[in-house]
Amino acid sequence: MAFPRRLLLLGAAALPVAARGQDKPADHAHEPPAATPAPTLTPTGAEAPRQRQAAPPDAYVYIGWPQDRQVIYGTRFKLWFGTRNFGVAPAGVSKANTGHHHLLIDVDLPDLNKPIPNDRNHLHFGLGQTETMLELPPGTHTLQLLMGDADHVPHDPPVMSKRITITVRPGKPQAVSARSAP
Ligand SMILES: [Cu+2]
Repeated sequence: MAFPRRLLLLGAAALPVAARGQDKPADHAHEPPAATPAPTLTPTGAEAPRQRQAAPPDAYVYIGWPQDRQVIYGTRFKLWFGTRNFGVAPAGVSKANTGHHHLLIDVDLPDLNKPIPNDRNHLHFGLGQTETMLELPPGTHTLQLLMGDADHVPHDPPVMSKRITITVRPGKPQAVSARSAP
């Protein structure tokens, strides 16, 4: 479903790199000139790298169900996820140490310096959901969670789950009483 990308570029161009600006080169004759900081990120696209929100190093996110290497009978099943030392807030809400979930299906991690793509392999839970109904074709699939900030950009360090592998087999759908998908 179409999900509104909110203000993706807001601030990206206008924000100076914080915390560097006020350092005046002092009288340190021996020090090399304050050159451009070595780039630790290598953006490849035309989009300017965006400043990422900080996350506590002990923050993490996990998939509560299914578990790694689980075999699931039925192509429609409920998945739930959780966080520790980190909060959930809807997309568009900028609050420290919070974010919203993204489920990566059968893909590697995206570029962490850009908004997380929005397609069938990258699901956004922009209302702050912590569970969903998934429908996947029979076969082996990988699932991984990645938190994004108000603008869908991963935090620094990224708050993400382990990537799990599940096997979906055709079968009777499990009884569910879950809320609807995003
Ligand atoms: Cu998002």
